[in-house]
Amino acid sequence: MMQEPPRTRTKPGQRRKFTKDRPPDPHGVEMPWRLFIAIPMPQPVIERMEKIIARLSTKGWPVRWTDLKTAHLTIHFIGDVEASQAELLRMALPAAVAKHEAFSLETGRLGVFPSEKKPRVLWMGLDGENERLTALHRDLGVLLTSFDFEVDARPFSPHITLGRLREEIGAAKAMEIWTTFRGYETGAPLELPVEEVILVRSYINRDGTRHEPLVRCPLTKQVVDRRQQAESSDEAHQV
Ligand code: 2AM
Repeated sequence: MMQEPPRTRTKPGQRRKFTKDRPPDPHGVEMPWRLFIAIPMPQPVIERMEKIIARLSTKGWPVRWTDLKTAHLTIHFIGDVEASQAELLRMALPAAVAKHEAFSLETGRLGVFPSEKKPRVLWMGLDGENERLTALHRDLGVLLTSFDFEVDARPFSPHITLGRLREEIGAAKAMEIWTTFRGYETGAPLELPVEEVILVRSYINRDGTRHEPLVRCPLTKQVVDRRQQAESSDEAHQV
């Protein structure tokens, strides 16, 4: 069973208070930027998520289902950082991502974190070139550490979140969720091409969460290599 990614960095007590009278200005210079690095979801995968959510949301479980407009695969959750640090990361990320080749994942089975007896996150798993995803995660972790960002030391458990439990549930409900998830027929695997990584700023307010992509970083190694190969073979022919 995969472990749930920890949620320890932004503890509730550390969050800035959002008062009724004067909500903080998210553009204020003193406001921290809440960041994460992610892979955007292609439309066919979003449509599959939509189908799964449409079926499961009829069950009446106390689940907050993922807003499909913001569906993503998280590579690193960074949390709150100063605007100046966010800017540095925005400048450095494209070069770090560009060292990687584009690759492909596939949608997989459904599962829960952290355990079948205490489900908190309901997710869709991933198959395919997971080792490339792990390498990307590792390299970006090195970059984040070099910027003094705190990086999750636990093993990376890539997943696409479908929903989160809103409250504690009893053993019978947990069993019902687990059994439904284990037996869920997702259909044939769908391709999830990984061609770019995005640095996202997340705004949380009374109306919900809004995600703003700060920079889109293509995985270009393969493209550059192929072009170089073509150029060098052209040169060889000319000699
Ligand atoms: P997940 O849905 O893939 O689990 C943006 O908040 C994203 O960062 C979330 O979608 C979540 O990814 C991930 N994340 C990981 N740790 C987090 C934390 N401590 N607090 C909030 N989000 C976290």
